[in-house]
Amino acid sequence: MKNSLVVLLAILLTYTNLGHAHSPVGFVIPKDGSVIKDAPEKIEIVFTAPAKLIKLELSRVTSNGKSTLIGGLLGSEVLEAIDLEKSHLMKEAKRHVINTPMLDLGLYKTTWRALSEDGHAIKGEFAFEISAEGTDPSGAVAEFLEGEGEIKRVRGSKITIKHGALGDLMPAMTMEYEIPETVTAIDFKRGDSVVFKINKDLDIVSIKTK
Ligand SMILES: [Cu+2]
Repeated sequence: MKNSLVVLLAILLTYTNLGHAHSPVGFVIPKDGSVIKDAPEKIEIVFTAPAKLIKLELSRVTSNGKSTLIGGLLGSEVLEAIDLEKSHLMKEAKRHVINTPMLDLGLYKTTWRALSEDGHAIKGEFAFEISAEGTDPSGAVAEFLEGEGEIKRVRGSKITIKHGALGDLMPAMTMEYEIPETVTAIDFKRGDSVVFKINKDLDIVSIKTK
C-alpha cells in the first residue's frame, strides 16, 4: 500500500495537468489520483469540445523492485498493458466511454491522444489505484453536475462560462457550452452571475442568473 502510494504520487507529480484554465478535458472517470475500492467497469474521458480519440492505453503499473519516489519520477516503473476494445477510437464526441476488462487490485495509468475538432493533437494521462482501502468513488456519484459561474461571452447558441468546480468531477475552468433550446440566449449577457447544471455529456440542462 505505502509503496504503491509513493508510485502514484510520483506519477501524479509527473503527469498532472499544468493548468485547468484551457484544459481540453472536462473530467475523467475514475478521477485522476483517486484510490477506489471497486474496479471500474469503464473509463470515461469527457472533453470540453468534440474530439476524436486516436490512442488510448491503460496499463497496470508494477514495481520493478527498486521503485522509489525518485525512481518513479525518472520513469522506471514497469507498465503492463491492459487489452482494450478499439471501437471507441476515431469517433468524434465529447464523451468517450471505454469498457474495461476485470481489473485486479493495483495502480493504473491511462494515456490518451486525441484530435480536437480543429485538428489539434491533444494528449493527457491520468492515474488511479484500486485498493482494498480505497474510499473514492469508482464511477460518477451524480447524474448531473451543478455549479456557479460568470458569463464571459454569448455567441449565437453558445455561451462561455468561467465556472468554479462542478460537482466533484470538473475542476474550475472557462469553457463554452451550448445553450439548451428551452433557454433564451437573450436572457444572458457578459458579466452575469449564473447557477447552472450540466449532464455528463456537458450539455447544460438548466441555467439561470443569480
Ligand atoms: Cu467546465
